Amino acid sequence: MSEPVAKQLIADHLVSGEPEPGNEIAIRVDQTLTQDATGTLVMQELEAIGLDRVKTEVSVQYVDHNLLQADEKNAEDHAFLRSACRRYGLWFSKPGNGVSHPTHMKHFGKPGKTLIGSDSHTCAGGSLGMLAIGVGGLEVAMAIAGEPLYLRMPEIWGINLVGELPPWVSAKDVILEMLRRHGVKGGLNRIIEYHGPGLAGLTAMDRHVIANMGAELGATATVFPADDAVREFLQQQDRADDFRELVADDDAEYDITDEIDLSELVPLIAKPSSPGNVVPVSEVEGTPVSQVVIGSSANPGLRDFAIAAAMVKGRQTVDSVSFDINPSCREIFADLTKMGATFDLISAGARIHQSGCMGCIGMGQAPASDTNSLRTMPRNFPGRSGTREDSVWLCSPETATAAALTGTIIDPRHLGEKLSMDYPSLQLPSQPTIDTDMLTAPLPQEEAEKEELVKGPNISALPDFEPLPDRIEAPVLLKLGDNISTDEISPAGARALPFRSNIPKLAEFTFTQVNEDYPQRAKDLKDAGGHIVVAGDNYGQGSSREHAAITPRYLGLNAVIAKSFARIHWQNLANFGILALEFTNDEDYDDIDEGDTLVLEGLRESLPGGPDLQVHNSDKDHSYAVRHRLSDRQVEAVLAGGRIPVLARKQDEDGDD
Ligand code: MIC
Repeated sequence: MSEPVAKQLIADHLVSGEPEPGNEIAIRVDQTLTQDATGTLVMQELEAIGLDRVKTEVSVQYVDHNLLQADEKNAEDHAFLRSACRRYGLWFSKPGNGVSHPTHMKHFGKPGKTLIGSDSHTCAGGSLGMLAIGVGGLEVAMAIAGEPLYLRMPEIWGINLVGELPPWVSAKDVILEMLRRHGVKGGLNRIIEYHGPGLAGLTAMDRHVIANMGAELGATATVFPADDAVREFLQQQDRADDFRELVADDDAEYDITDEIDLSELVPLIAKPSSPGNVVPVSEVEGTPVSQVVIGSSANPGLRDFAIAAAMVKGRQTVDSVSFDINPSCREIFADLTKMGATFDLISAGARIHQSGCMGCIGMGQAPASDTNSLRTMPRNFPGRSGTREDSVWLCSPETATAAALTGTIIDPRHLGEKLSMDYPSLQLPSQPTIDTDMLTAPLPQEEAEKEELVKGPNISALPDFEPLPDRIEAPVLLKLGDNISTDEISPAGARALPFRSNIPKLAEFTFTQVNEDYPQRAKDLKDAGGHIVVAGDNYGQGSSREHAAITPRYLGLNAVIAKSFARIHWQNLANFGILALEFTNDEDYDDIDEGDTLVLEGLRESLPGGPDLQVHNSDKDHSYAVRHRLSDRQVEAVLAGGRIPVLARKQDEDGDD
């Protein structure tokens, strides 16, 4: 009997730890991926670490997020990233080449390898039989410098797929079904592994669609086997030699099991404003729509655009709907063009944008307030689109295109009746375009050593953080509910994103989505001992942006006390010296009010001593039991004020030897 694929991947890369659920393990990292919105900090971290040259097999820097250039900032970040790639030996993917995830899959993804990326959707790489994990930027910087990745060993969740998808239902509906069943916390501390006979009908790109949004379930990773579909994908990419079969036997044992009969799935849609609000499309039919956006890393394949083009061919989208197409990468855009599909889309009224993330992270395409926008994207957290009062729905390209043609949400299976349309059968080119001209290979070491980093005025230095005080006495500046996303902590959007390389400026946007006064109030408290945030379950869900830890820390946040935390954000908090504590009794959350002063004492002794601590509420004169889940390594970092001071100290000690 073979182990699940995920366990085989972990065993092959294990550096330390016992791979039992809940234990901290360390794994070797073969590949890394960074994108511009998080990569600028990663490059600054490499500089702070004093790296000479990358130690991984492959590290690639993509420029796909900050593509609108309303002023000089984004272009200056692009130039900085290019110079850092030249200096440290990374591949550089030029702006316009495409979204990191599908581009990486096409050119670098390899079965059996580990990949980590400073983007939560890095998990999409699991479509090729890789262990691909989204993490904070500092984890990526450390991996580029040759360090292993530390993580808590997750449980392996086997999903047996049976049957075949019916017409008008596609890969997006599979992952929406997972979200419908299990919600945005359902995958916490789990790796999702798909297996079973239903896999035969899913191409590698279909699997990418499913693996990508494993992030929305909170899962550590999603893994598919490397089977014939993967072999075919790599052959088409002219990389047949990179194939290595990696499968589990039918009787492989999973920690948790579930089954999806693909033939029973119906078109699904996530209502505003959580990827977990999933209902059948038929339940919300007739809702008026003002915008439809097709593309992003969550539906990046040629077929996802080609199906939209085939549906609108010879027809007009309605005049009340903006029909936006974001090609996921240049090669797919080229194939669409060669097929004539670009013409069909333009003729039907499509607005074609450059290859990249665009509206997915609110980089343009902000909808009008209180109007419905249907997107094939992974996330619809409040305000992420760039519009505060937004109303974003997530669905398949079929459901999105149906709305562009009718002006309302409609189950695409009803298009036969409404527009006499049958489910189009697609003729995709057997040989996709392969063009690596916008991917620049690393410079040889002798040349790299001579390169200088190009830093425009928008690239600030990383802030220095003080060690954690032994006693925290500070007010609760915010009391938040469940599932607070990092979009609510450090917003995306075209206004904030250009400051991702400038922490003092970005800090001005912190939590403004939930409370506009937060930055100023936090600054007022900074010298008087800082502040604390209290939250419900799954605090920090969503993106990997470590900015959501760094900017509140910069403004004086010492500790977050929550019912539970999302994985990546929890790790980012530890990396930047913020104490993450969980209530032992969830009812204590109800006892705390915004403005209450909380006191934590003797931290330098109690944190290394064990997981249990006491918090005293001096306004109510009540004490609460809380616990941390930090490993000894993380306790050291939190006490030191973050992982960078620990590294700096170690470097000094090494230098003294
Ligand atoms: C996202 O989908 O939220 C992003 C944009 O890709 C982020 C990265 C970021 O915040 O820059 C992610 O998921 O990590």
